[in-house]
Amino acid sequence: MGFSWYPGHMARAVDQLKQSMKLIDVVIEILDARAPRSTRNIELSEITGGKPGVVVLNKADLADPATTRAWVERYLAEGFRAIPADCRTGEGVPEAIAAAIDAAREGEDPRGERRHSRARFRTAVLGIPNVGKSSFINRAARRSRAKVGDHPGVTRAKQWIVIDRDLEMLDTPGIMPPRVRDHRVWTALAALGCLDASTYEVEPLATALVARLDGMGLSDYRGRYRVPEECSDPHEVLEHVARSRGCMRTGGKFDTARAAEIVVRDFRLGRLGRATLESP
Ligand SMILES: Nc1nc2c(ncn2[C@@H]2O[C@H](COP(=O)(O)OP(=O)(O)OP(=O)(O)O)[C@@H](O)[C@H]2O)c(=O)[nH]1
Ligand SMILES: [Mg+2]
Repeated sequence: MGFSWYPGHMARAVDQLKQSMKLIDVVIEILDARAPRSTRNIELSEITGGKPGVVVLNKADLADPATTRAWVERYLAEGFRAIPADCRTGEGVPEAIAAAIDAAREGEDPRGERRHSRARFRTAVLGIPNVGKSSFINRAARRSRAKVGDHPGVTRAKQWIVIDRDLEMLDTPGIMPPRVRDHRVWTALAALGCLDASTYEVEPLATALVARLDGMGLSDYRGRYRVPEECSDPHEVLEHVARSRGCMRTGGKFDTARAAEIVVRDFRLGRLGRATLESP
């Protein structure tokens, strides 16, 4: 049992990636800094095998800075090079590239054979959908080469992009694990916009998100939608959101479905404060 969103293009991407791996010197894995655990597809490490890797905690602009630092330390302690980044501004991208080139050099054949046969290091940028892989590559290339979009499943096929004299990058489609067993992980992925909208319902997602924000003491949303402190039931929270946003159905009932959409959208855009859903 579990939750699944694994369309054909992901299965094809996995096959292609397996074939491309022999060309790759280093892997850059993009995670969402708001939920690094849930946005890590551990099945990807089976494909990449022992390749040297760099972890990028992207969308750090939307995450809690102290928790992001804690995650970086955790990854460093586990032996990964980990770099927070904001691919909207480009912050962290040069550091991530430098770390990738370092890792590639370390992994280089001691006889230097690879460097004789190819001019550039090759890196694959991997991750689940919508975490910012294509945005990272565009920042790295300093121009828009890869298609970017605010929904999952934008990149459909692999694409090589030359970054500079030393580096070439492979953009890949977001790849989900075939099955997600943990409901909390699924909720985090849906809240972050990593899943196709047809795979979840917005109202239960919004109530789960509100409960999660409350559970973590992230109560900025209350001021935004004028939710009284004593209101702790997530369904009632949605009614307050509906009230403050004027979402009414005919007959004077609150349109909580519309309110749920507003909450989820505002969370994704960082309007509910810098909120990280998981600590290390
Ligand atoms: N706030 C913020 N938004 C970002 C950042 N990086 C990417 N985005 C946004 O996230 C959305 C997804 O970006 P993409 O680069 O298309 O993500 P992707 O991982 O290539 O997605 P798929 O190709 O669908 O797997 C876009 O709306 C980007 O503008 C970031 O660091 N901060
Ligand atoms: Mg993409």
